[in-house]
Amino acid sequence: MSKASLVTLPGDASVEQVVEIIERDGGVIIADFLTGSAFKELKQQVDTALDTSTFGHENFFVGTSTRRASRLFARAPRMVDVVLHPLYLGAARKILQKPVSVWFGHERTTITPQIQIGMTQAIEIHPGQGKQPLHRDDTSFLWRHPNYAREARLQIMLAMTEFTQETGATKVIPGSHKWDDERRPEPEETVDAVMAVGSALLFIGSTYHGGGTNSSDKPRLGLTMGIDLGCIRQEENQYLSVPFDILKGLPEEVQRLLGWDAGENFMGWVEQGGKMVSPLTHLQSDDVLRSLGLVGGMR
Ligand SMILES: O=C(O)CCC(=O)C(=O)O
Ligand SMILES: [Fe+2]
Repeated sequence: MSKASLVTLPGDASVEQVVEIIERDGGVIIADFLTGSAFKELKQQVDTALDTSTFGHENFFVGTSTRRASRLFARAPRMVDVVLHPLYLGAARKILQKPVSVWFGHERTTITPQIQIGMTQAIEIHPGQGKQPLHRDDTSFLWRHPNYAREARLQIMLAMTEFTQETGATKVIPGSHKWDDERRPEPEETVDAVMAVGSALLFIGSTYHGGGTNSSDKPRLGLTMGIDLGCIRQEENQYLSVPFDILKGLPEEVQRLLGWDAGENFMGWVEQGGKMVSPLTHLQSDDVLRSLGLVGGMR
């Protein structure tokens, strides 16, 4: 039986094409996802963040020859280009924001869930690092499979250096997003997400994958981020990761994506003058933040 493979689409593909392949295969590669000065600057910003990271503390999952740097919206202004990329954000919206119908008394109402950034991480696998166990990233949410109603996450892995079998490209099992929770992932079922610098793998949280073995003589750097359903807890706590002075300088859409949004299902509201308001209203109110001692002396 031949193995399923990963499709690579050109950077000018449509959101519909991207979504169709992700829903069929569990993932897709987008060539030339980020190029030019945006890519160069992001790479510099990520390299600077990584400079303060040491190797991982255990070799089962995080890797003792792997450096990781998170809190990337606090440290890399060019992350905005990644999260607002029309193919990533567009596909995340189409895949995750599936409306649900609920009753409020006799009123039938449709609610569309919010989405949010759930984690960010630069992952630098050094020579000699063995492969990571195959896993599903939606394990953080204890997601059960198959879930015919909805997916919880659309993950990105952006190649900041070349991804080949030798350098430790992410290993993926196409089609595994449809498996139940009893089926065990086997290494022979994986394919390598081979990518040129600047290309990106988009895959859903239920797709089995894992970092590869780096048998080359140079580090492999990938930048990963999860866009998740807004009604589940963030894996990496963005409220604590992005300081207010940086948060306030980000575009409003990114503030919302970092979790500063309430949506139609009242998630994350804050009381203000007896009203349940969106945290964004709170963020935009310096008085409130000052009274909490969070922006002393700002502006
Ligand atoms: O580094 C990689 O290629 C994959 C890493 C990964 O899947 C993880 O740490 O959850
Ligand atoms: Fe993972």
